[in-house]
Amino acid sequence: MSPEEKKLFIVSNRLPIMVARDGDEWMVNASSGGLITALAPLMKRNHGIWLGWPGCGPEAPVESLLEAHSAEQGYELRPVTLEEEQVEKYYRGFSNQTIWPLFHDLLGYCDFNAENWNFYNLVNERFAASVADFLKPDHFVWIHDYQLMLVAHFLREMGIDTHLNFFLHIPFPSCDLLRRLPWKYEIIEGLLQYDHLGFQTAHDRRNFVQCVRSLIPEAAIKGHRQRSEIILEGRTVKLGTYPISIDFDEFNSFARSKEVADAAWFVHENIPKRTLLLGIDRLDYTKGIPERFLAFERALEKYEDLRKQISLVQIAVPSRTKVPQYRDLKEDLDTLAGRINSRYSTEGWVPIHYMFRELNRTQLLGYYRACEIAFITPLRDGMNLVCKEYCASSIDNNGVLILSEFAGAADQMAKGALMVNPYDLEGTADAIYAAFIMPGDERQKRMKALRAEVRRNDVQRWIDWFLQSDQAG
Ligand code: ADQ
Repeated sequence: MSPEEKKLFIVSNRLPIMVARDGDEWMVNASSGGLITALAPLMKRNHGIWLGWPGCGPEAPVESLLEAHSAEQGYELRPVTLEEEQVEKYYRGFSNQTIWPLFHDLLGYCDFNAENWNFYNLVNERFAASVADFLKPDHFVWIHDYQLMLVAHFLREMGIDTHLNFFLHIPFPSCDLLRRLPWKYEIIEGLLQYDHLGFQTAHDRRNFVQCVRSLIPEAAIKGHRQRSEIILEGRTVKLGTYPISIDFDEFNSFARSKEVADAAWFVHENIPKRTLLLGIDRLDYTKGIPERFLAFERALEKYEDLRKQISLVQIAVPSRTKVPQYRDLKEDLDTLAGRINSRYSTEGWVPIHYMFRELNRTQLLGYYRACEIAFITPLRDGMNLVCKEYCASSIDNNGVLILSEFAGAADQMAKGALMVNPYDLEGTADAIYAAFIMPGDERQKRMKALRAEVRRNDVQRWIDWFLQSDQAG
């Protein structure tokens, strides 16, 4: 039976919906996001199961709420409810203050806390128990991301030998970095309990292989260009590279709509007669927003003809606001933007416009269409979907993409984008100027190449690659 013929059983930290209290009533709100948009049609077609945290504790009448919602969606939603202490220590603690910074090469942000590690184990075991409750022989189990690296380990402990698939959405660190983690053996050995591991880039997959080579010398490693295999204790684990993407056609056609054209017009109407440089991110220290502001300041310092001609529009959606480092970042950005704006603003021109808010789809595409340059400079990123969304929305082929070489997307986008090292303020400032003065025919050539790349390797291709590689011998 091919994976497509099986029932898809997706497991992720969060469900594609959130259950929240509104006064006395409980509500189910749909979440959005690339993974949900990509997987929902497939889930509907084969009536799959999606298991995850619904965003609430055990006090909510979650089973009945989800039952009604599942019937509407055409696939089953199954909750793993978590107590506040579990959310604090497993999710905000170990997942977001240990694994997230470590895997993004930001060792200085890591908190190595044994209690958080214990909770990470406990919650992974709970997820495994829930998987076991619903698991049937015709399921294709696909577990997602860094919050759930130990689910396979706990399923194996329960004696379950089902074929298990995993995809890591964030980077995998070098061995030198992973070695700092007190629980490195548990993480590597836990991941090796899956049968098929997917990474965003070949670099991530190679890092994983190096870690196995160094920490588990008895493992045999077979390398192929696109895939590797690790053989340990009679089991074979397949490793593959599957760069995630977006629904190109959806962005491409919605970007042509009148409502998006109006939203784009509104952006330029508010900031008239300027070239607009756009940053859009979750508010996260891995996204390199302070460095981006500093590089922009350096460009204004170095290239006087940019002054009054260009503005940076930064829109950051607040995330993980209960983690202290994320709160500090917001304050740092306020100070930095205030300083740069007070240094350069003149009558009728403000260098940095920034907002902390979530945009709806029309507004998001409005910004993509209105801004002549996308300025996407994460310090490290698993993939980065914003740069792909920008290209898919650049329907007149006129946008310029400035992209960090440390985004996973760099592998695919380097030919058309201006690539920068976000730590190199000088080089990044030069790239801003190069984008500003780039002739129309070069913009067109580069953007056409970028759009062709995103169109060819869209999210459906990502799903197909993963499912078909799982089947391949
Ligand atoms: P993220 O770190 O969330 O994802 P990214 O891939 O850029 O990063 O996705 C962000 C999404 O949020 C995009 O779809 C974007 O449109 C949306 N978004 C950002 N700011 C917004 C705003 N202000 N208003 C509305 N929408 C906004 C993780 C990894 C990435 C990897 C993805 C998918 O960190 O590296 O690409 O998963 O695997």
